[in-house]
Amino acid sequence: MSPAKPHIVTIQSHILQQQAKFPEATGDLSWILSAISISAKMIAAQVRRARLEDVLGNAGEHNVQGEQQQKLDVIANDILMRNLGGREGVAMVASEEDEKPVILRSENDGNAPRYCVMFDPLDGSSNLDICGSVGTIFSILRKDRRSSKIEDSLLQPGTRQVAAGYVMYGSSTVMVLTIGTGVDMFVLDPSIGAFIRVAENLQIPPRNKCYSLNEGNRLSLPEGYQRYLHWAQENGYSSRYVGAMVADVHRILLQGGVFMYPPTKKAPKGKLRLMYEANPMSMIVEQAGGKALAGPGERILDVPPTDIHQRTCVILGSRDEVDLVTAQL
Ligand code: FBP
Repeated sequence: MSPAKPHIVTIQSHILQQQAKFPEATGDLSWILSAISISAKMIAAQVRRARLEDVLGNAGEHNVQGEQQQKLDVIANDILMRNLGGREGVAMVASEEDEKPVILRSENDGNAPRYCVMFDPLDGSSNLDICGSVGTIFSILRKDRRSSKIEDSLLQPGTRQVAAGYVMYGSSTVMVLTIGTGVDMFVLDPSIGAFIRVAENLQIPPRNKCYSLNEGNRLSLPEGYQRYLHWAQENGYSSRYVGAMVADVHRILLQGGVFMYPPTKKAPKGKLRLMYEANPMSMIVEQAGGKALAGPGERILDVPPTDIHQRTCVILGSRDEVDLVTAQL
């Protein structure tokens, strides 16, 4: 008789299993995570049909970063805003696509919304036209009751995140999540429309001779990074770069290696955004046993935020590989 197949764990049952471990839990966080997983399914459907529905190309507007907005950036943003907007536990949301955070609820409304959610609705959207992998990245913080100005609740260091994750819309739709107790991975089964848990407590391999950065910027990188690239190429390293942070970090989560977006002449403070790109990815990487730095000895999760759209340099991945980069800086 064939061995019994392991029972299926959907993301909903996984979230409720985790919630049961915290007797004081109110369920608000679980509701927020379910809003993100339903949004992921809706965005996945849009991305998969993009060419058929003519929702590729730019929306004709620029976002707060001065970047050309893709039609799907706007669609994904609306989907997340709508679904998170329906969750009582969400006080405020902030998105890469919107200059200002959106305050949804406050104490004056008679309830006590406890969480803030920040997200990049469609990371790597410049990959859409070539059907390359794109993603959604999210970070969840507790509303900081000490802040007089409700917006200031968002400006908490990455160490204060209660949950973080990403969804990758690639050959499969994959969701990777942490609530601070390890990293778990789910894959969307389109035949039943549910995210199924496929891995628990993921650990990044400590070593893998593979680096990931835009080498087109090589000559505008600080000397230390050029020195590292020279050393790596002399020592048999391979290079992989999709140009969508979600896809590049996902590869490193599973296979090891190091991902970097260093300072460049064009972006001397780095290109990636601290609050809804670097912080959530750093929580995932650290929870999986890796390392995430903004520079030698500078842990990304400790960077004090001053603006919700501030940028940071990023070196993250396998512990030993990150150390080998900073050794050259
Ligand atoms: P957005 O697409 O959300 O603006 O993200 C920025 C991003 O596309 C990252 O996903 C990626 O790692 C990086 O920029 C690629 O930058 P570059 O094209 O300069 O290599």
